[in-house]
Amino acid sequence: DEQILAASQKHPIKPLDKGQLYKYGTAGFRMNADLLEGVTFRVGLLASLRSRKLGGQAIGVMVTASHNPAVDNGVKVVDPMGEMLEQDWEKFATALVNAPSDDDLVKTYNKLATDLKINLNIPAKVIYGRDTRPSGHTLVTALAAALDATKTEHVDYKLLTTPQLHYLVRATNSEGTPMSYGKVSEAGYYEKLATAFVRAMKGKKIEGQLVVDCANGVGGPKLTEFLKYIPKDKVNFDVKVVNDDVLRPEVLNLDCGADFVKTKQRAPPSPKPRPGVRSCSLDGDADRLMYYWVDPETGFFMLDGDRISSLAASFIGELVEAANLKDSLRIGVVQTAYANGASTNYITQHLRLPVVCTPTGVKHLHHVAQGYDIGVYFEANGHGTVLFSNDALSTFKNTSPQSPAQKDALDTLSAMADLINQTVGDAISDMLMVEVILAHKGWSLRDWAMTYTDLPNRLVRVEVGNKDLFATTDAERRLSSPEGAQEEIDYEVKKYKDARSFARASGTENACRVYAEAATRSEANELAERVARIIE
Ligand code: 16G
Ligand code: ZN
Repeated sequence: DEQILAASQKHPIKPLDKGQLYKYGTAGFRMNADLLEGVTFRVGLLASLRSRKLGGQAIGVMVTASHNPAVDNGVKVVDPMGEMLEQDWEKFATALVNAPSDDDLVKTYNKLATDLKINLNIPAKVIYGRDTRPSGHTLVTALAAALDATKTEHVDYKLLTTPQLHYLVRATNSEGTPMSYGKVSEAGYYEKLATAFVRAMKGKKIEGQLVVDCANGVGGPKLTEFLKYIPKDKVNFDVKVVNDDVLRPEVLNLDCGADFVKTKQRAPPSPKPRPGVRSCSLDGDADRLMYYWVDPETGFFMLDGDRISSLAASFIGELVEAANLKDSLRIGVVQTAYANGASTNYITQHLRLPVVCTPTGVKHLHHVAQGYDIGVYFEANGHGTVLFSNDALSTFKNTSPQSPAQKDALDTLSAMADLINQTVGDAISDMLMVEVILAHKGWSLRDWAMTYTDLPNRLVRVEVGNKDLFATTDAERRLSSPEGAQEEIDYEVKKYKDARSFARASGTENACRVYAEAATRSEANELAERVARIIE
């Protein structure tokens, strides 16, 4: 107790304005970095408790604010299999961080240990990494102080993408077991991906150059490092890494990156886009991915998370069929309400795969995707992955093929399962997946874009007095309060053809978001504005 008290005094918590509380939200704690030193110290205490609660398994802590401006930072906790912190524990994190004094902090810590029946004398382990934000140094120092004060073994992996930390957590906890996820090192991550990439490519040729915008974040140096692991004689992958300046912190996510591309619906202005060139953008911690090209005739065209999801579902569906496993493996696709209706139609009607809608936030999608043998999930913003169950993995391995085509499909499926990050959405791994699929199908981005036509849509942010008044049901597609609001929305939606609209409180900002889609662009705009007026 003395040690925690003394250490906490060196990393004090800053009180927030007028009775506001810190909250462990969809992305952990995320805000201006100046507020985060004490927060990160306290998250260290939580991670240590969590490790002891789970018998000393390694817990991860990632310090990043993803696509936010460079002055922000954030801290979030990763569970032993590389998943997001169990939801029940978010409130314990919130309780620790909001303890008003150092004394109260120690009391809260001890009370949690008692209530949760945690033995504080057993070993604990925490591993951590950070993105390129300069504030990361101070924050991991505070984190390490909490881990020392609680006698928690810890490993500092320094600069990492978020998905790399998730990989390392799972690799650490599965080391030496039959379910080993890979070598416990950053190099192990690259080796696993490179080997799987070569296996999945099966000698297919990748057309032309791929330009990768790294948002001037940690993805830049990590992608460059990864590329060294690809054997040139096996796969000729011509990648041009751009926006990879991590020495000037102020350019992080500035006019580039996946979030810029998705929200501004255009290519990063720099470097000047070359017409027709296949391009993609990662976000600041490399867990989101957007593909796009600038067409000499029709202009900018973006392939977002919905497109990546339907591409993955289509390819994997075909492989499962070719492997003769259609009747033994259940494939499902998980989306949120933001998924374009045209993508949902394409997946259900053309690919004939089931689609489930969940509330926004990776943890919800991930959880539902785990219910399938092969669960494909992506948010429209480009975060997502494909999960393979243990059953699926052993089926790929143990099925004896009756034909060369079946063997081919089984091999490719098994390579895809190694290539695709099983812990969380991973922009580098997802990018390799897309490249494999395009090479197999012999598709350009234009061919990919032709699979269906998006419904025109519009997203607006609405300032509201108190966003907490807005509650939703039906995976955020309907408002349950304020009373009467949903009826008014329904009334407006009915006036348009092929229209859909919903409003929800943002989980990351003090505002509401309204989404609308309709048969034409002007109708989608008009509907969005009408619904915005209802909830204003
Ligand atoms: C967070 C979520 C992201 C979601 C976004 C929505 C995680 C790791 N991140 O960034 O998945 O799309 O919030 O933000 O879950 P909003 O609630 O402000 O619309
Ligand atoms: Zn991110």
